[in-house]
Amino acid sequence: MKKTITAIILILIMTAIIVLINQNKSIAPGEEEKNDTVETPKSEEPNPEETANTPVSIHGNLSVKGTNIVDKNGQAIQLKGISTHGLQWFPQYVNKETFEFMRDEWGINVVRLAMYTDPNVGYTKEQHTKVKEGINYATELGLYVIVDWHILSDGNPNTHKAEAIEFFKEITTEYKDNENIIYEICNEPNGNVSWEREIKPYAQDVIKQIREIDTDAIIICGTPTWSQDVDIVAKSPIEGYDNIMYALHFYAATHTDWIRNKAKKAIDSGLPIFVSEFGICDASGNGGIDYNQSEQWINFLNENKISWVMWNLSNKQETSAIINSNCDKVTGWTLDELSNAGKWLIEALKK
Ligand code: IDC
Repeated sequence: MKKTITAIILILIMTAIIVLINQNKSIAPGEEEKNDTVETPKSEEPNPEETANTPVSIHGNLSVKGTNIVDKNGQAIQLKGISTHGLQWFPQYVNKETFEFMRDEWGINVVRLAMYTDPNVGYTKEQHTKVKEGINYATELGLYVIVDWHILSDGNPNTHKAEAIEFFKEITTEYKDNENIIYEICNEPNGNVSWEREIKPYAQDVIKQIREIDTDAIIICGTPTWSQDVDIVAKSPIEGYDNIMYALHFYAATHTDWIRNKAKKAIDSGLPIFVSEFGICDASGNGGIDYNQSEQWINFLNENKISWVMWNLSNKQETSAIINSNCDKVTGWTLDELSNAGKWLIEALKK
């Protein structure tokens, strides 16, 4: 019995000594104590430093209330940013450093990814991958992102409706849980197409597909005459869904008071408008800048808290491109490397 008690006491004393030695174990300079229970962050997880205080971390899920976009706290928010040029022509600007610079230095909170849908001007299914790259960079950086089904020369949205439905099924399946995604389902219907006959039925079918998978993201619907006739749409908007907005596009040197009046009419009748594309030059994307009209437009948009996205992020030799054509940089531009449109944009973002 006595022996057993002595043995237990000895074991206890030895255990205590081992614990004390371990606690005081010193770590050699430069050597880190290894702790097997701490997991190293997975590389695909966004770096917390990158996502702190980003537009999306602050504002979260967006929705449409009245004619405005509101954030997760119900506060009205205006999205402001830039659209890519056709992704098939200027893919080099879809990268993280480009978006990050524009977010941090200029204060954009949204980018638009313009995927032209006409095979005759370069649409291929491979472009979907480029769109996804863009969505992923925007997501890592906490930026909102507009996925733009950029019909243009294919003026009737029904021409490629089957492809549109397939495309949005693919994108919604992958990104339905994203807080930052916005779908623009037909850039600019044009030609012999009307709201009632062609565009609205197209929109109803594509929206139905999107809502089967993504139940709440904002959807921007194109409007007749290159997305100008919001007043016509206001008389007969799409019913049965939340968070639907309508595109108003203008080029300030071509579209002046008469388009602003259409916009006023639409807002007065409660239609939520999104300026998902505009330029300060003429409608060709080229020609002179009309600074006076541009000023009137930007004031109108800001007064009405209408979100806006400028055309275009490229160095193409045309007035609407924001980077000088002799500059090949895709990030870190100095003021001298920006075109007049680019200089105007960074000032407009400060207002
Ligand atoms: C323009 C580009 C130009 C290109 C042309 C045809 O700036 O480089 O050659 O498209 O693809 C729009 C369209 C937009 C146009 C822009 C300027 O949505 O694709 O880009 N614009 O014409 N609607 C009104 C003007």
